[in-house]
Amino acid sequence: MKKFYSQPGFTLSEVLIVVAILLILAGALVGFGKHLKQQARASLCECTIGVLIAAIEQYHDWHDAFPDPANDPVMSPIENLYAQLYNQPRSCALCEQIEKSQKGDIDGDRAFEFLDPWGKPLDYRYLPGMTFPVVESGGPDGDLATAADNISSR
Ligand SMILES: [Ca+2]
Ligand SMILES: [Ca+2]
Repeated sequence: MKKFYSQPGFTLSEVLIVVAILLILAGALVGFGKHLKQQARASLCECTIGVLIAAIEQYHDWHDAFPDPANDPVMSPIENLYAQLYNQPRSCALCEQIEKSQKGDIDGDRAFEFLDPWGKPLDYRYLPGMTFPVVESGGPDGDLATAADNISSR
């Protein structure tokens, strides 16, 4: 007569179910981590833009005019903003509070730009008739034309 012994341990299907559950949990954790990272970047971007607006106000108090986006026609508007804010001591002091990672010369023309946390230069606009200039990031997609994820001073 044959004897059947029940062996201690797990069946293959039990192990597969546990592995599947662990994979689902790991996927959820990775997704949550990405979400947190995007939120942290958005907060950093809002912070940088907030400091820039304060620096622009300081500049305006001193010069009775806003920084001109076309001050030096060779430079981009954000490079012009950078140069003008750093030329005024009080706005310069504020700009020094902006994280180093949010400043750089990504086009290599030796004129610095303020950057967003996704590594793209911020946009700076001030046209006649505007009551206050606008500083804007294209957001996670890096595209100013898609406004839904943009982060703006407006
Ligand atoms: Ca540059
Ligand atoms: Ca966008």
